Amino acid sequence: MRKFITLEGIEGVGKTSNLHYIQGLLELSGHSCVVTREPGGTLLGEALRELLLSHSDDSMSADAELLMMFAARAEHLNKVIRPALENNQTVLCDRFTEATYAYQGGGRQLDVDKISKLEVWVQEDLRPDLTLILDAPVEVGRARAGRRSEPDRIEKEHDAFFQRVRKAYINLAERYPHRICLINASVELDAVQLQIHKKLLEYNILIG
Ligand code: T5A
Repeated sequence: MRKFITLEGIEGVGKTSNLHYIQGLLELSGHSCVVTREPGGTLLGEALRELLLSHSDDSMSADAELLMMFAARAEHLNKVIRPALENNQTVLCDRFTEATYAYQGGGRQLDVDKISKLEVWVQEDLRPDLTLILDAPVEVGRARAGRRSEPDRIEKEHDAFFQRVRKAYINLAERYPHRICLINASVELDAVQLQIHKKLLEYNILIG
């Protein structure tokens, strides 16, 4: 009963806060879980993450950023995601390709065809079974993330960038409702988790 589940959303909406809650629900329902993240999840991927999110380099070209996301993803798929799925394990991933459509496609306004070609090249026909997008206004995410740490290279972007990212996520959920859904993340954490629980049942990820 392995599944590939991804969690998405703009900065600070609560992905990290909900990851272990989801893992707990999955394990109670009999899934053996591998929890991972993008960019990252492998030695090379974590090194690329460091470069991508580095506080100091704000001159990286959008194409270089896109290609590094997919280089990290190719490694992640080969070394972690595909082996786990082949081993009948459920993969729970903090961000995946929908983040590329949202950030590089929406935020950076790169040609979506380029992303789609890389997606097919790197993933072939593998897509997540379910993507939960935690959705909240940009100012809510900013306020929550701001309480925590110094902004990284991407977090330093202006509000219009994150408005485009959010809109791109909403468009993805409208386009692929059979595998992508929005969760209202503006509300209190337990109300967010109630929605997540319901979606996991609705998409037949949990038993009972
Ligand atoms: N990226 C990634 C791309 O550009 N393209 C790609 O293809 C990929 C894969 C990765 C960055 O890389 C970019 C996107 C990102 O910029 P990341 O590690 O995913 O970065 O980090 P962030 O999105 O920056 O994640 P954050 O840790 O900032 O945000 P989270 O995980 O969404 O938020 P979380 O859980 O840490 O919560 C933030 C604060 O809010 C509180 C929490 O307690 C915490 O203090 N909180 C709530 N408060 C009130 N009510 C709720 N419902 C709350 N939920 C959480």
